[in-house]
Amino acid sequence: MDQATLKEIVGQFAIQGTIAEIAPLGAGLINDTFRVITTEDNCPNYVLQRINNAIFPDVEMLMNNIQSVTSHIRAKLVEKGESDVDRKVLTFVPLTSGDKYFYFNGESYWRIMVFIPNAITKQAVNPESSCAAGEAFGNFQAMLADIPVQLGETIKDFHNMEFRLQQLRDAVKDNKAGRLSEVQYLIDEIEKRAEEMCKAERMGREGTLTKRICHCDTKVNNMMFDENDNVLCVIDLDTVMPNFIFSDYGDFLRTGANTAEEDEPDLSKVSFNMDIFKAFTKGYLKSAGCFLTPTEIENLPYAAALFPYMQCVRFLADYINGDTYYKIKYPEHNLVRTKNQFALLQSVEAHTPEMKAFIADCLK
Ligand code: GN1
Ligand code: MG
Repeated sequence: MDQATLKEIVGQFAIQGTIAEIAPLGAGLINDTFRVITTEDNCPNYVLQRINNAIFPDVEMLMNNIQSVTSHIRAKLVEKGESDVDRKVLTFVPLTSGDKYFYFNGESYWRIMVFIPNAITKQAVNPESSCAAGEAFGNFQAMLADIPVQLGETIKDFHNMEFRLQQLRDAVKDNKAGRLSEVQYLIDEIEKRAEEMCKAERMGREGTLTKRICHCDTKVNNMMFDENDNVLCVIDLDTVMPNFIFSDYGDFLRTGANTAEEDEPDLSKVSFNMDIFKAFTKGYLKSAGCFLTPTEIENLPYAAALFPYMQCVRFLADYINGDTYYKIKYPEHNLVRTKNQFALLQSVEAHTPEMKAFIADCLK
């Protein structure tokens, strides 16, 4: 996209300062992100995002959710007397022409937030930073527990395992890209585990498990750290919505405890790092232990397996459909991701007894 068009878009928002440059930023698989650099030292820089409207059909609802979430968190931080609040919660910028927080340029939906200075995201974490991350995600859930508005479901059935399996089965039935035969063994492995993996939905129906406000995309790189490795804030708030807490716990471990990146093709590098698991679980139980039910805690090892499994199902369905959802860099990319997530799942399964023993120990 050319600078002039991007500048035109940024100009619709009530930003401070003059734009020097707009450059691509980050590695998200869904939205397109740019860094907006201003010329003046005393003006913030900004992050511009094109919202993926095919994936988030209701942008108005999405941005209302995000505004409710960020203002609620901001109020909590202020109430607690936290310092440096502007780096601990995202600040979105309204349009110059009113109070909306997004702009439609005739083609796409755009939004802008203030760039958090001197902060970094990570692709990998060590045990210390995972413990901090666990505590931060637990805090995030705790802070949102009393949000006074009802948040909309920005992607319907986003982490509903039964629905994700149905999507895979539909993809298999249609075999749109003619890729089915090469992935049959993966489908068999997935089907073997299907019933067990859908137990959250069953518990939900039976009433033994309820939904809470969750982040629902707790990838390692959706968290900002300061120069001393302290967690500043959680970013990428598009999927904040009611869900089982397994989402946040499981999705962090899926990325944080994988000894490789989620698209590493060399499967011998993929495994589940128990040190990260232990540190993250400790941190999470520290902040969330007081509100989690025994059923939720007992099922944390299930959550650790559920997310590599779900991601395996989602990547595979996209591969079979001909890559219509996730951004890819080469034709086999979604297949490589699928195999990676399956290898991770197998490693999680091998560590399940050890995980259970560790959690039991934490509760003593
Ligand atoms: C997507 O946007 P990003 O890269 O943080 C996806 C997540 C997946 C993840 C896999 C809205 O997240 O659910 O777990 O890719 N987000 C959406 O890397 O589908
Ligand atoms: Mg992201």
